Amino acid sequence: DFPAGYEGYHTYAEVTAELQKTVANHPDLARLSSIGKSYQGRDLNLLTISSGSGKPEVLFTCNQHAREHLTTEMCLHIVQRFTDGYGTDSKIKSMVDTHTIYVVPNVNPDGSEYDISGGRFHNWRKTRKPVPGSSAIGTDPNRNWDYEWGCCNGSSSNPSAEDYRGPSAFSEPETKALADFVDAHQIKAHIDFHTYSELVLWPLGYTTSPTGPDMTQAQAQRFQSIGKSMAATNGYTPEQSSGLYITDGDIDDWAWGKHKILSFAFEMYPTGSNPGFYPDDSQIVPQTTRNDPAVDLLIAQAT
Ligand code: 0X9
Ligand code: ZN
Repeated sequence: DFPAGYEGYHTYAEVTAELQKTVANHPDLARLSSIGKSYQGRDLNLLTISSGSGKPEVLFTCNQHAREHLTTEMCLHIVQRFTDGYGTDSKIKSMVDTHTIYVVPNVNPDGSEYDISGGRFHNWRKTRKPVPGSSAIGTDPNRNWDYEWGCCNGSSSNPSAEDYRGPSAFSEPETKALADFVDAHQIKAHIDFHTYSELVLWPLGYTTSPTGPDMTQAQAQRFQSIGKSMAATNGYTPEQSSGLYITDGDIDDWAWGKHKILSFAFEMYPTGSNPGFYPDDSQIVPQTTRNDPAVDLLIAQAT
């Protein structure tokens, strides 16, 4: 469980219960399914919000990184806002009526449950699958995606490293399941939530060049323009993700490179290492609500 001062955060079981409650309260609007199972056998919950078929699809993913618990709350907040708000807020209603919204609150539930095991934090980042031929545990899911995987010194081949890319692309059942889901849908826009640093990031991550074989200048400019507009609403700093540091095998490069999904990574509150990954639960409401206009802006881009 979460330690004292953090009880407002949702454990995996509490997230699942919350999603079940959402479906019970909004049976015509919300559907709960599983896109697959984690290494330890947890269902990878998917909450679909839709009032009809054939609409542009938008995806929100959270908790690739185990200790980034505020992101799970961000996904839950999105679920609550677009379901509870449907009947009372005409802007919410029109966004929902014109889109299908997919939310995956826990991409790495084994990791986040491990991070809070024993009622204390373990500063855990990766998955919990043992690395074959090594005593190390866990792969960085956000280096495990099959686009320019391991290409560019933006990940590690050392199983003990925090940014270990895994023995092969999609070696982790969690990233594979999410990729299979995306492959089977027509998603137009996506945000992958992380903490921390208060940044709006866009591809490419594997190179400092804004353009590449799969990114024209016009496309790069569109990312920059939307990224800056979103950042103007939440006060984050907008930049191409490689401006932070080079990553290869991250979800955003894959989503864009393979599917031309308008895919962003948000690094949420705070800006620095205190409180870093562990802001107390008084920050959940202000820091998730803070991203409402940016989320709306992204949804509006999916046409
Ligand atoms: O390293 C990551 O995966 C993300 N940061 S975190 O501190 N949450 O681990 C950033 C990924 C964004 N991509 C690039 N920086 N290229
Ligand atoms: Zn992260």
